[in-house]
Amino acid sequence: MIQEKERFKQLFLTALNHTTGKQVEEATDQDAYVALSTVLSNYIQEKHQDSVKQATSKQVYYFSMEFLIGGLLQTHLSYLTLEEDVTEVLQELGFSLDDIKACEHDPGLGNGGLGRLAACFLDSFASLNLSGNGVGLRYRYGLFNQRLENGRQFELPDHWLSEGYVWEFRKPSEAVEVSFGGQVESSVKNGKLQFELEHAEIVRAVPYDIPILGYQTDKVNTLRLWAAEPTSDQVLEKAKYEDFGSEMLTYQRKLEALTDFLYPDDSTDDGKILRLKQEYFLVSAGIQSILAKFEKRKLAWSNLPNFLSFHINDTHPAFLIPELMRILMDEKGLSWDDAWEITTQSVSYTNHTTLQEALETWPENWVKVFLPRIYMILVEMNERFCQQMWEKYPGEFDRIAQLALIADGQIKMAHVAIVGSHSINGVAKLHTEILKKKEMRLFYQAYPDRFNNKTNGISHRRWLMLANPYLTKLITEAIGDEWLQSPKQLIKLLDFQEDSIFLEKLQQVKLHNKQLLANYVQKEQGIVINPNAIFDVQVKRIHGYKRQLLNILHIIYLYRELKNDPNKSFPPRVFIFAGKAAPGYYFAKQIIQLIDTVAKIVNQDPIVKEKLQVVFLENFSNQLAEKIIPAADVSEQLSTATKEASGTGNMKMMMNGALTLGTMDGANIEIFDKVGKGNIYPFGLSAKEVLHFQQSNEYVARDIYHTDDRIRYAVDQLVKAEDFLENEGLFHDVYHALVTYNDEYFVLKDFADYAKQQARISNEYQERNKWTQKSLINIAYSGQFSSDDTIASYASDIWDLRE
Ligand code: 26Q
Repeated sequence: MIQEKERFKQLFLTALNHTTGKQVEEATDQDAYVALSTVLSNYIQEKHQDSVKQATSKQVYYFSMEFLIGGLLQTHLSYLTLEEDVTEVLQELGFSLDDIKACEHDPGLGNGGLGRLAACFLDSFASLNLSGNGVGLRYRYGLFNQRLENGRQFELPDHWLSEGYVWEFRKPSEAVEVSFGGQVESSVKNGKLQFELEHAEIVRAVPYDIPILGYQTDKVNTLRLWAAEPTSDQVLEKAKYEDFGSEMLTYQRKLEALTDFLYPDDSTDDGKILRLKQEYFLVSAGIQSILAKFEKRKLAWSNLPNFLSFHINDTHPAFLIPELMRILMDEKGLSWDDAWEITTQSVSYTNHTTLQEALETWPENWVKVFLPRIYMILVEMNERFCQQMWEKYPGEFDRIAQLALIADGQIKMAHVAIVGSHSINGVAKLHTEILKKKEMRLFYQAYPDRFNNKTNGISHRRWLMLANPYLTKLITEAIGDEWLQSPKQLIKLLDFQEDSIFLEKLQQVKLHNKQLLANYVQKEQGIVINPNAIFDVQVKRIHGYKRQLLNILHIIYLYRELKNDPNKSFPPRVFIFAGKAAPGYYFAKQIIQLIDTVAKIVNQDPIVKEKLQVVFLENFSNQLAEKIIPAADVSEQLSTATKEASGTGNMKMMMNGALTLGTMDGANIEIFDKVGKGNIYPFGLSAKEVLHFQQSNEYVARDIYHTDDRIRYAVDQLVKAEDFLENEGLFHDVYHALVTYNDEYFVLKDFADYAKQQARISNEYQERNKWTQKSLINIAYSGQFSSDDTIASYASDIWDLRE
């Protein structure tokens, strides 16, 4: 058994020798990383096989274009309860486990919240002993690596596979073929109309399986990532006619290129045909391999929804619906009606956005050319659906035009997803209400029973137990370790509200985490930050609606205050930012540059730097989040109300004892409802008010600019630049977005209220005991946001999935 120390040592040394050819004396940390992970990986693989054999009940397949699973070494050691022994053995051999862990590459196979949510869900499935598997793509390059030069973002390729990836298992024997293009030929066989695709281009899809462990369970699920390759026939065929030379390599590269990179969340980007192909490649490969396994059980097709559920993470995998229809009809001979029943009963869909520009559509012409049979099925779906709606709403042309799946030459993927599934959920209460009452109102009227809410959650194991070991230890000393299995037990921490010794310890833990982050900042950026300052954190994708601009304008205002009155009573603050801008999103890149410009000025100013510091940490990732979040005192969640579907960073910081400074948007509202108004700093327009101003044109940003001199000062710096002289002219567009183009995101409108709450924070932070009490209350209620709970609700309400 790997659990025995001596046995483990032998396995490690053998693996070291096999993977690197080295003896222990010559081995580097990277070598040790590979050896250690290989030992674990082999062991997990055996557990995986056992677990798969035992799983006979229903299986859920969570289809997602993104999975941000983060590092696995630490997770595996912890979930297998091996950490202590392994640390000791490695020490005996002259290694430090921390140094070895630092060698792990974080697979950045996602953009942000949606991809990380998928990873937290996988963690919860396995830890709850549920059969839930991920289906995704094995991008050769993850989301770009971000570098800043003079505040400008540069994107570098993320070649995460360069050292190999120990946790995956290539399964060439389970490869399938995915077809693109070609012509659909129809014929009549046995009196039935049959469709077949001819002259298609065929791409081979090879699965790579990553076993997903549960916390102290025997369950091991699978994250299956698909990679594109040429079929061996194609390689041979080419080789016959051409030199085994450059042309064939080009051809091979063309096919492999399909899964070369992850598309950034960037609605302005052109040239997205490859993305369309990626989406189909994912669902076609995924569904084919799942159905092949199902067929081996020799059950009737009508039984499928009792054994399989397919969940689509936003509309990105929505071609799953016509693809499943295609296979059931064209390959398995089912009628449209039977196939339709099976499809709608087995598919469910989560919506993650109401931003109009983020709702996916595909040009009909592209789909017609690249997925001709899928196109035919979509057209038929549309016709049947419109016909049904016509019967339900006779004469209502307008309504039906708005509901249609295809209109103005575009295929509306959200409509496809709603019509082709039995459940549509939003990701926080407000978001679901907006879907029902506004964005998807007509669909809600047509299918009220399909809509439901599932507020997002986070893995308390990753975001507390693993990311914050000191807090974990303190909590466990106080309330025992049951909370690891049942996170709602964190509520027991409320008993310690008046325990001054406990509060003191809690403060020490936070200080310690802040010191660790300060060390990192110093190492990375050469900036010495003060761990006794308030760590005020805004880390997430850079986007207009997330309003990093509100934060930085307020910093500009604070800067002036402190310059004017250096002796002002003001508890020191460190503002910490991190996040990537989509490569084509000019405004977001400007915001990064603005933050960097302000940071340079503030940090160098001898008058204010003791009280005010600003850092932008490069290349935000899972790994970096795990360093920053445990150290946060203040969690900035500033989205314009209605715009952030849920947010999950808000939950992660709450769970680590930060207090939320946030709008009444997304899951912030639910955090507010849990902790109560004394333990959170809410501000800004409500969703209702935002909708009102959007519809009424009553909001005039320029008026606010003229009446509030704090705002005018801060906004003027963007162009007049009294203190930021060197960069005159750089931020004209930001200025105009606010003043000339009437501030789409209500930054100026919410400024006063935001500044007021910030001042409240400065005051209340100084009452250290009270602040720590509030922090404790936040931790106590955060168990309600564990993804275990979220997954349990999906399992019972949507998938009918049991242990
Ligand atoms: C679409 C088409 C082409 C290229 C890229 C995309 C694309 C990729 C990623 C569109 C959207 C995304 C990601 C969206 C996302 O992360 N949404 C967030 O989901 C979280 C989990 O539900 C929520 O908490 C956040 O509020 C939401 O913004």
